[in-house]
Amino acid sequence: MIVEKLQPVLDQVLLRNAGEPEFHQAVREVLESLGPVIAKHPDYLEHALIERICEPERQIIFRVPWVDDKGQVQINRGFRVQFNSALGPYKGGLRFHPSVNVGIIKFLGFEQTFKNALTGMPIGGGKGGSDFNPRGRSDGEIMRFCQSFMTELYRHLGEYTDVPAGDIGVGGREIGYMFGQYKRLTNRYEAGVLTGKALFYGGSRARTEATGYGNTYFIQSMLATKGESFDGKRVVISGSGNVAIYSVEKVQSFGGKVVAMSDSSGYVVDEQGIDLELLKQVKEVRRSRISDYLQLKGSQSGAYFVGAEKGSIWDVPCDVAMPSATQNELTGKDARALVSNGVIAVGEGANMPTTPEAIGIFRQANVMFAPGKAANAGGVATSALEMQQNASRDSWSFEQTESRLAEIMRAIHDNCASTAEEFGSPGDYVLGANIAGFVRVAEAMRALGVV
Ligand code: NDP
Ligand code: 2IT
Repeated sequence: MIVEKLQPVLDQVLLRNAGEPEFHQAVREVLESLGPVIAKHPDYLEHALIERICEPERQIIFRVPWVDDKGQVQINRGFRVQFNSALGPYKGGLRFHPSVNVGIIKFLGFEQTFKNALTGMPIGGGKGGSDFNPRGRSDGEIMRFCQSFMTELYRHLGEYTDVPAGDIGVGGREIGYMFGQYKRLTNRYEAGVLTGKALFYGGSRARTEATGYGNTYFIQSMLATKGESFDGKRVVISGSGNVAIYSVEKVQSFGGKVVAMSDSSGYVVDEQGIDLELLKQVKEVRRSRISDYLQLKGSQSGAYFVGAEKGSIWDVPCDVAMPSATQNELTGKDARALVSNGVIAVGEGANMPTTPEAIGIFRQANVMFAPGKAANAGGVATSALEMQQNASRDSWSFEQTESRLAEIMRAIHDNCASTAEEFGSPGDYVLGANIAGFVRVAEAMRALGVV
């Protein structure tokens, strides 16, 4: 429920951003959490502060023409939504996926603003990407697309202005091509303009691992509040990309057993526990589909594949669920299946993967629930550590970087938990994350005046 005083703010957002359901969903969830903070501090209603938080500072949409391997000209659309710079330069990933549109980029930029605030680091919020589909494209096509994309985007970026990174469909290879083109266009070796770079040209150790590791650390802290741990737990992780792979790695190191993973074609179940080396071989070396895991594992292994049209990965019984693919992938039906199979904790590796109905079901069943803007903040936090290393022309060890990440995740967990308690809903990490993130952004915006 949204408090009466914020209803007009939401109404205005719905009206001005017609046809953008994901953006509506993200704004509604945050505004619904703000009731208790508005009751305590009605001054947050002044100077249209909340209206300004819901309106991106700048939205850039551009044409991306490129030539495919057959010599055909292809046209895609590029986006960058610079959402909020009260706390620092705009910061957030680039997504290359055919589903990308301005509403999706806006929801991601809005979430990113609060996520980045929760990290405690000096980064504002932004997000970008393209409806380009990298699936099946050659390395040459990926490079030409990235170069054309950056040929327009570069004028809006800068280490003090806007610092993109990866997201769905954008990893180390794409960041490399984009950095190369940025460097060429600007004639500057401005390492801090992009994060997620490879180690040999200014990247940070542990950035590749950071989102998956971070979500696992967050869930570990959440489990610990109930005297629980990952040890011996059955875990299901959706997706099989960057976030999912490094969640598997960390969960296993904490003694958990990951029994299922997926991609958009379906899911694999391996009751022996996912073999991490095979997984990396399939996804990182071959850039192949999760179903190919079975080929490497062998037909005698007992592992099996279920097509996406035949069922949901969330039907696989588990103690801990880590949705790490995409928005709204875990529905009310999935939540009911998870609850009836005895799930005790859910941590969002992806951005907004759980529908509002599903969150309601978890809340009612007392399932511990870690929202993405808190639980997956380890990626962007480590991006901020990469910016720090670039600014000081330094390079930290893996241990040092990972221990900073672990510390940051613990701090985010504790901040969300104590904020939820302070505002009368102990254990409600959604409320805690939304209020704690909001307050940091709002205080900075107030100090900076009406801009
Ligand atoms: P990757 O591109 O590495 O992997 C994405 C995975 O999700 C793939 O397995 C992909 O399957 C699956 N997926 C994507 N879209 C869909 C869809 N529409 N339906 C079903 N499955 C889908 O991306 P990341 O691992 O980097 O990102 C995963 C999620 O984590 C995203 O929500 C992203 O916003 C979020 N995130 C990422 C961070 C990072 O640092 N990379 C940081 C914080 C959050 P397929 O190959 O079949 O498309
Ligand atoms: O959603 C996210 O936080 C990311 N895709 C990572 C952003 C970043 O700037 O590292």
